[in-house]
Amino acid sequence: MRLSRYFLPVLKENPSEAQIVSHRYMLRAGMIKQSAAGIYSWLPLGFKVLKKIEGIVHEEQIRAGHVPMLMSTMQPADLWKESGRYDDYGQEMLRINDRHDRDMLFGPTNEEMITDIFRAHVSSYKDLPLTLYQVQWKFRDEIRPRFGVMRGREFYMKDGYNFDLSKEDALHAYNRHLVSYLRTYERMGLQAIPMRADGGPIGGDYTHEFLVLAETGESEVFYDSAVTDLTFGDREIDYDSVEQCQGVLEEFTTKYARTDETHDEALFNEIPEERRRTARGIEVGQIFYFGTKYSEAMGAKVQTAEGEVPVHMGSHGIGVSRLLGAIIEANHDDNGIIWPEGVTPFHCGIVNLKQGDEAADAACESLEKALAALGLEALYDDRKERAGGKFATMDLIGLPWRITVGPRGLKNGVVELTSRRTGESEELTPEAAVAKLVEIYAGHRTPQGF
Ligand code: 5CA
Repeated sequence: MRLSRYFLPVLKENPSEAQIVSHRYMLRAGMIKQSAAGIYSWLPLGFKVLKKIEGIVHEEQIRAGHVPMLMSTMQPADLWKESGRYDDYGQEMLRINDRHDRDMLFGPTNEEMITDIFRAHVSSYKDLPLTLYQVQWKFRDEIRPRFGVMRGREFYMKDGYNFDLSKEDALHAYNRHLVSYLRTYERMGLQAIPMRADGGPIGGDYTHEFLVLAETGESEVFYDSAVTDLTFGDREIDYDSVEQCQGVLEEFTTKYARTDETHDEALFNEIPEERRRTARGIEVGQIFYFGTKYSEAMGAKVQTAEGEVPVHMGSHGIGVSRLLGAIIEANHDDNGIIWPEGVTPFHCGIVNLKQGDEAADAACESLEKALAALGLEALYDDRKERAGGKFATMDLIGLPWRITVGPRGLKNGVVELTSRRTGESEELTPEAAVAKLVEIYAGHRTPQGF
């Protein structure tokens, strides 16, 4: 992509409304534009990262055996009256009347709607187990939307729902989600720690939140520092294996890690003092097992040899749009964002030091083409600007790798490949630079972006 043909409205000044670094950089890098409090349009660069994150979420859900679908954003109030949550949900629910004066709402979550779909089409235990999920916009009329996409009113969420015959099976689904979430966050370059949490309005005693440690996080967390040594890595796992999934859950949840809602000072004090940590975290996901709460209220039952029984359910969410903020909070410096390779909007930037120089222009164009042929997307800064301005833009938007092309280097047959994270540069032939990028990204295959 040529920058001159792209839409990247970067801001020179720090926007005064942004209190935290991720919000500031998302506005400055031209990723989002606020339409109303807590509601944003996603400009091309922000949209590109959003779709990469969504792509990773889909890949890992499908790998775990979960089935993608898409439900409507608008829901009839009647469903929520059946479950009893219509009044409970309070002012966070955006209620709308249609032209026939029917009560509607913009979905804040989808337990009722998915239960309605399930009961309409599934009646036999033979159709279980089943996990359906979607990635869809939600609306919660938060009293204090803030920090940009971190606490929005309109936000993008992956929400998944499992239907099982027994509590035992449903807990396997719970564990499967925990494993798939660990993989998902690690692919995004994040460490998200599962912490014992509180059920809140979704309900249920079994629930874990996934927290990314960050000073600007909204949650206070307490943990044994040994949990930060755990990584899932690239181990293979059989998602159908109850033992394997249970083993991972135990490995990642036995050590003390809790949010302030479930914190237990006495238990915490049993951890050796040098390992006790109090910090702040960003909640990027939550999993719940809530048994038959919705299936009983709404009559979602299956026929078994012993008669009709309500199904055991759980729901599982990932804050897809919030993740952009969380990733930036965990990956930035004073000059801008530093995208992890797994989610970067473009795989590398190309900076032409002398636009209009025949050899430099040709070298940049052929680099872009060579990378594209290998499935790597470059953002080529072809503007007639001074080099300093081009570097500043590249640093701000955070592409992890930059190729700098100038007439002087080309005379010696080389370009410069620079790491955004370390600032280290290397002179290489254009072919070697391309080969190196291919090697770097071999371990970070993300779905093609838009
Ligand atoms: N139905 C369940 C799971 S599918 C559910 O709604 N869970 S939740 O309330 O915990 O939301 C799931 C995730 O969405 C949260 O962990 C958080 O990362 C994200 N999220 C929640 N509220 C907001 C918000 N106002 N802005 C941005 N992201 C949010």
